[in-house]
Amino acid sequence: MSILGNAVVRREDPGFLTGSAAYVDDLQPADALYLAYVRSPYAHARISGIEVDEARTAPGVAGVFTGADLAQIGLAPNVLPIFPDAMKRPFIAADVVRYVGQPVVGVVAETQALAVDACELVIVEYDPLPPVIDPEAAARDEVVLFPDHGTNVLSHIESPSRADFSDCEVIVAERIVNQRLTGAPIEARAGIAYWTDDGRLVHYSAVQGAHPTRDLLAAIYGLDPADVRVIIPDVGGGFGAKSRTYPEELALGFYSRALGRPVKWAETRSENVMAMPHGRGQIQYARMGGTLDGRITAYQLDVIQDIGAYPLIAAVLAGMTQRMTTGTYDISNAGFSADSVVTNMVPMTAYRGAGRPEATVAIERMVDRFAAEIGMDPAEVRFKNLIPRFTEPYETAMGTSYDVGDYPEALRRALDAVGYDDLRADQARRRAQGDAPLLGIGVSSYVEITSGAPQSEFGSVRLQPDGRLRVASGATPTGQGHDTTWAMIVADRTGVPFEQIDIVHGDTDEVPRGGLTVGSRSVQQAGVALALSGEALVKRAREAAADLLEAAADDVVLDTSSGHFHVVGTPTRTATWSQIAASVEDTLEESADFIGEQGTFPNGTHVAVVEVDPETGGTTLVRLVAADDAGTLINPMLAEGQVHGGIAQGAAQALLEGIQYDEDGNLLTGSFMDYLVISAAELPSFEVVHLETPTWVNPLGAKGVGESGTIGAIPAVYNAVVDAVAHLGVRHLTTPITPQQLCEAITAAQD
Ligand code: MCN
Repeated sequence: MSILGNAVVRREDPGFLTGSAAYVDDLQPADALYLAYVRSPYAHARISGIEVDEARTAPGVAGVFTGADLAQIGLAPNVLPIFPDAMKRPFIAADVVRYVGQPVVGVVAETQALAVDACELVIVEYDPLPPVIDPEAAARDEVVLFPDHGTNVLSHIESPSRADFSDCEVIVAERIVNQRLTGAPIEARAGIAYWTDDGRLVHYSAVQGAHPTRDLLAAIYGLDPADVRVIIPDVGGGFGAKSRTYPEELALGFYSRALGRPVKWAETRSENVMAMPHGRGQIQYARMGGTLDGRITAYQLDVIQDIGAYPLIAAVLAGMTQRMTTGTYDISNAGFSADSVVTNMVPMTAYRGAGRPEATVAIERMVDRFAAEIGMDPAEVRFKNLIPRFTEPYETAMGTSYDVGDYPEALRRALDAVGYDDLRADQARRRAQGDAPLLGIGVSSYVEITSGAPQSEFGSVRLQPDGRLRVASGATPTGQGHDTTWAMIVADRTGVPFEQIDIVHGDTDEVPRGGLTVGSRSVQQAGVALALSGEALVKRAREAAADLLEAAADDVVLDTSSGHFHVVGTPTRTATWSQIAASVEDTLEESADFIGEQGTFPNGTHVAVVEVDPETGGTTLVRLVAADDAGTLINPMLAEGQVHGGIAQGAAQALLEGIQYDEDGNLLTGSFMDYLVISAAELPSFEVVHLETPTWVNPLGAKGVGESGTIGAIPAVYNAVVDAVAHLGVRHLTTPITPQQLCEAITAAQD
C-alpha cells in the first residue's frame, strides 16, 4: 500500500514546536556587525541634505552609508526586464524618497542596539513633494512619481473586447476594493552576509527561494553565480511577501565588503509592517448582467492595481486577475481591463493568492449582488451558471484553459455539508421573528490557477553508502511541510522507509538549481521532479540488484511495500537498498527537472456562516465549510493544514485586516494594535470536504493547495456578512467589514 494519500504527521514540527529550529536571527556569526536603517518619514520628498558625522563617531559604530555610497553598486535590479529603467530603485534612497519607511541611511555597529541608537543621530533634510496615495488619482497623473517615465501608469492591459450588456434584462454594478494587506509572517525579514577569503559571497536569508536570491546577488555584485552561496535556514512564513529579497537586505554584501566583517540585519516587527512589501490593493469596477431567471450573460471587470512606489511582481498580477475573471462560470460575453499605477506607498508584491483572490472576490460578490437583484437564492444562481463537469480542457472567455473540474459537485458537497436548506430556514425564521443575532450565509464557488507561470523545478535522489536516501529539492519551504511531503513521494517510488529519507533544500552549494515557492507550484513541480528522480533511481538500482541476484535486470522487480528487489516470481531472494549501496562503486544518484505543460486549476466551494449583532455591528464567523479539489492529495492532513491557514487569512481580509495610510502617506496601521491580524480566537473549527479530481497535467495528478483556502474564503465570508443584513436593505459593503461600517450601512439602508 502506498504511503501517498495518508495523513503522515509532519516531521518538521518537533523542531518548530520545541525551539530547536534555526531561523536567520538565531545565527550569530563570530565577529558580526549589525545593521539598522534610518527610514523616511515622508511619502514623497526630495532629500536636500544628510548629516551623518555624529552617527559616525557614536559608540560602536563601524560604518554609516548613504545612497551616494550605495551608488557604487548601481540600482537594484528590476524584478522583470519589462519594467522601465526609469522606475528602478536605489538600494537606499539617494535623492528622492517615495514611501514612508524607505531606507535613507544604513548604520552598521557592534550591536543592533548601538546601530539603532546611532540612527537617532543622523539628520536628514527633506523638501516635501505632493504625495500620491489614491491609486485612482495616481492614474490621472496630476503628480508624476517618475518624471523620466512621464506617467504613473506602468501598464494597461485589456481583453480583446468589452462585455456587451445590450441584451441584459438586469444589470448590477459595484465598486469593490481588495484592500492592501501585509503578509505578517511570524518571522520578520532577516539576512546575514559575509565574504570568504577566496572571494565568495555567503548570504543567509529568510526568503521563498535560494537560487533566485543567489542569481540576484551575483548580478548585483558582478559575480559568477558559483561564487555566491545562499543559505535559507528555517523560515517562519512568507505568504508571497518573501518571494523576493529586497534592496535593504541585498545591500548587506556591500556593507560587509566595506567593513571586512559579517553584517547581519533583522528588522523589527514595526519595520516589517511598514516596509516589507504589501499585497492586494486592487480597486475594481464590476458589472454583471443577465436574465431575470438567473442566467448571467455579461460580465465586465475594470481594475486599478496599486503597485506602490516601485514595481515589484504586483505590477503584473492584474494579468492573473484577468486570467481568472470569469471564475467557475460559463460566461462567454466577458471583458477585463487593468491599469497598474505607482503610488507613494510601500511597493506591492504577491500575497497569498496573488491576483487570483481579487478575481474571485469580484465575481463571487457580483453573483450574490445579481442574485439579490433578481430575488433568487445565490446557490441557485450558481447552479444555473457553473461550467458543467469537464475532463477535457475548457477555454474561458479570457482564453484561459482550465484543466479538469467538477464545480457543481463541489457546490453540492459544500451545501450538503453545511446543511444549507436548514440554515436558510433558520435565517427566515430569525428574520420573521426579529431575532438577533442576524444569520448570514455566504457561498463562494472558486477556481484558481496554481503554477500559473510554470517554471522548471529540480529534484534529485542519491543512495547513500548506508542505504539511506539523500533527497535534494530546488524548492524552499516557508512552513508548508515540504520535508514530509518529499519524503513521502520518494518513499512511495523507492520503497525506502520514510524515516530513512533525508531532505536537503535551501542551500545553493548543496542543490544545483531551484526556483521560488510561489503560486502553490511545489508539489506539482518539485514533487514531480522527485517522483521522476525516484523512479530513475529504481531503474539504476535494479541493474545493481540484478548483479547481486545473478539475474537479468529485466527480470528484477522492486516490491515498494518492503523496499526489496527480487526476481519475478521469487520473492524470497532479495536485494536491499543497503546491499545495493554496498555493492556499487559509483554513487547512485538521479535527478530530474519538471515543468508541466501548463498551470493547474484547483477549485471548490466555501460556505461561511456568520452572526451579526445589529446593535454593535460585530460579526462572528460561526462556521466555514470548505469543499476543495486540489487533484490528487499527497498528504490530506497537510493539505488540510494549508486550507486552514488559507481560510484564516481569507476571513481576515473579509473582516479584520487592512493597511491604511492617511492622505499624506503616513501608515496608520503600523502595529498589530491597528492592523488586526486574525487569531484562533476569532475563528471556528473549519469543516473540510476533500474532492480529488486528478489533473492530467502532471504524473502525480496533483494541483496546488497552498493558496486556495484564502481564495475560497474571502468571498464566502464577505458574502455571508452582506447576506446577514440584506433584508435590512444593505446591498454592498467594503472589506474589511468593520463593526462601524456595518452599523453605518444598516442605519443608511433604513433611512
Ligand atoms: N499538498 C498535498 N497535495 C497536493 C498539493 C499540496 O498534500 N495536491 C500539500 C503538501 O503537503 C505540500 C503543501 O500542501 O507541502 C503545499 O503544497 P503546494 O500547494 O504545492 O504549495 P507550495 O508548497 O508551493 O507552497 C506555496 C504556497 C503559497 S504560494 C503561499 S503564499 C503560502 C502557502 O503555500 N505561504 C505559506 N502556504 C503557506 N504555509 C505556511 N505555513 N507558510 C507560508 O508562508
